[in-house]
Amino acid sequence: MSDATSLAGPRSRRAFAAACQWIPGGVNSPVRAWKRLGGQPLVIAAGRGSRLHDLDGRAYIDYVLSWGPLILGHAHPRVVRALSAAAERGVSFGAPTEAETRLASVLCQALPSMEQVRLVNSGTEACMSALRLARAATGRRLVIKFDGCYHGHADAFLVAAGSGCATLATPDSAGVPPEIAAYTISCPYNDAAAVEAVLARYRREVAAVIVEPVAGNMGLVLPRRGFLEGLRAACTAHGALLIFDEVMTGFRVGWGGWQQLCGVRPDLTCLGKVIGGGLPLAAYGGRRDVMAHLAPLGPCYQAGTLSGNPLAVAAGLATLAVCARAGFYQRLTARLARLLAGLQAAAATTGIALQLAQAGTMWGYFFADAPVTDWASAQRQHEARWRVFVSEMYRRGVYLAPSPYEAAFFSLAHSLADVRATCRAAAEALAAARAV
Ligand code: KE4
Repeated sequence: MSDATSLAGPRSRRAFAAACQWIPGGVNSPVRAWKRLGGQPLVIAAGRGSRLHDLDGRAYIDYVLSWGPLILGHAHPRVVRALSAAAERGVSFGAPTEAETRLASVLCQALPSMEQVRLVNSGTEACMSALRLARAATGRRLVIKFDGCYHGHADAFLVAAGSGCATLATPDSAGVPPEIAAYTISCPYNDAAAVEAVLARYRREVAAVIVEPVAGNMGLVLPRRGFLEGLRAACTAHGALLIFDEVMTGFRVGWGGWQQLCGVRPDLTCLGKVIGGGLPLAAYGGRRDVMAHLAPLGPCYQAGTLSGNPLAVAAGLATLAVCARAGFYQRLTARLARLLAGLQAAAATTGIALQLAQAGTMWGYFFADAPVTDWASAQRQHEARWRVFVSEMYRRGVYLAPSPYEAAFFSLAHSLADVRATCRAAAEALAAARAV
């Protein structure tokens, strides 16, 4: 049976062996280890446009795009120029800069629910800080999240978590004291009634409900009609804050994130990935009265040596300047739709059940007979077919996430020729998967 064990070339193998000597598992983030796929990861030499290049000189059409940030593709000239110019002025000051204000202004004008915003260094930090702020603003302790959703690796969120936790089948991490995990309640995604029941039971104890408005860490799962609206109403009724974790969807599904498309106004929003253009930058923001609890204005503490780092801010501003161009998301979304139509046609020809989903410039697929709506149904996908499909796509020069619990992404650099090449590869890879 086709598998990924022979994909890495000799130089990748040597490099990964060296990595394993000094870095746990050879990776700085577990999902990169290919544990679910098998084999060892490719070690990357460079990225250019829509392509990744591994140490053995092989090129791949990249649909991981650093897990979402690279909406312009790799090494976009405008981003590289902005980084070079910023570096020439000094890489960090630990003091206010005008560029941070410009980025904060762009983010708040794009997402009007964010009246103020704080820049941080990772999505984990953004979500962790947003939860602490919600607890400070409400004086309450409990938080509700959703099975299969992932909000970074802060203790409070390593309960029924998606992404790398799901990939490694460790949705509840070691090292998180039960007393801490006890403050987190996880409900099924797309089940607003379950949240209402929890809020009614723990009346006045729930500080926040945090949700990925489009779930991208159990594969791509779209919100059912009424789900987010139900969360909004329940939070308002019970005095809990609604936090939209748009680290993945922010400036990925559209300029104003999913909240602009669905019309639901959260109290706090977390952003990341695209807003840093591939550099370590994230943000959290929301209602001015809530943000006023943050030090130095209020008693809720959050800090960071490199928060608002000039290089990361420069890369973010350059990226968002391109995204802000008229028709940017419409063109990218339409081109991605052509990819999904081609994949659907290939699946139909092959006679294999493939569930495809798209949200703006992100997409997902499940080898399942019925649409996937939550963590339980995501786990029912035909994983052996997924493994063969992905292995065969790598073999044909297409780079997909090495986990069945991730979303896929698209970029300005992906051409129609890339779309056609991907569909050709998929036709053969699906035929191989069909045989499982
Ligand atoms: P980071 O701390 O990894 O920057 O962001 C955490 C995070 C928060 N919220 C959402 C919705 C996210 O998707 C993420 C991180 N996403 C994963 C991939 N699905 C990061 C990849 C990794 O862990 O290596």
